[in-house]
Amino acid sequence: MTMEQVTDQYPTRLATAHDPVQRPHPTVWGSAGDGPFDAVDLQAHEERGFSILDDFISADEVAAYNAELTRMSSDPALQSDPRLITEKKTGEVRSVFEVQAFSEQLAALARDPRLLDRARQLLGSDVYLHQTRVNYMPGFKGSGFYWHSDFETWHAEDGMPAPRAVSCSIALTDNYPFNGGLMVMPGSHRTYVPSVGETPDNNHESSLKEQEVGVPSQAAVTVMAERHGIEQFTGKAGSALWFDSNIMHGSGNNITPYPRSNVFMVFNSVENALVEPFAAREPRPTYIANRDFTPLS
Ligand code: 6CS
Ligand code: FE
Repeated sequence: MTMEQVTDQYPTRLATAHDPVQRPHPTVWGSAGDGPFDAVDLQAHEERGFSILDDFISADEVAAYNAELTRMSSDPALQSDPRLITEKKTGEVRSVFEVQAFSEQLAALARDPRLLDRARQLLGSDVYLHQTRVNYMPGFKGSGFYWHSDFETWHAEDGMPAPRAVSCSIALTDNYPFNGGLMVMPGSHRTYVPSVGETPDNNHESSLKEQEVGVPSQAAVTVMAERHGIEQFTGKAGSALWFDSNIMHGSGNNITPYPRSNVFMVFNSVENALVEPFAAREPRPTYIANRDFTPLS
């Protein structure tokens, strides 16, 4: 599929402000018979743009994945790898991308039926991994993520045509209201908020530390917060948050002693494969935006 064949229904990063776009695409593409979510679950996901599953993985799995996180963050070979992102201020490990390249266990998790069946049901097709990452959000020094829509970035910088992608964020530590828990605006996924400003080359070298380009204006955040409210994902380690690629979300800094670590697996429909970026000169590296669209099995 080339740019000519893909009309840009989600204009973004223009020189001047563009009105918000009402999403022409559905949120849920599959149906109740296709997987573990029942009709009530799917209706709620369509309306709210996210679903919370308690006890999604076991305590043993949580312990095993945390050991992987510790191993990766202290692996000497990873310290100079571009997939390891450090905190701007303190140099602490902030994120590791493409975790399946460093951990067999996390690679297997991406193929686990508990994830694959749900991703396929929500996206109504076979799926592949668009992106995986671990956010460490360390105690005392973890900095947050300003309000944003993932899809705005994936559309502008990775060439994702439509918001037919879903993130599964699994808590590997207890997510409290006070240690940087993810905030979402329920229902905001149905409005696409174009952002203003050209994308700098290699924007990801700074945006993964602190995103400045591609974030909504304070006026837009205010309107969205008034209209949708703000809810916070809290839950014990092992719980999961499934959220739509276009939901407005963000998290605050973590000044408590309690880390808020989670692993994200982002699934994209094989029918929504990346094309050329819609608002950047070069596509981002494949460790941030995978370009092997082979369906996961
Ligand atoms: O640019 C990205 O792909 C990443 N940035 C944020 C703030 N969330 C989604 C993703 O991890
Ligand atoms: Fe995000």
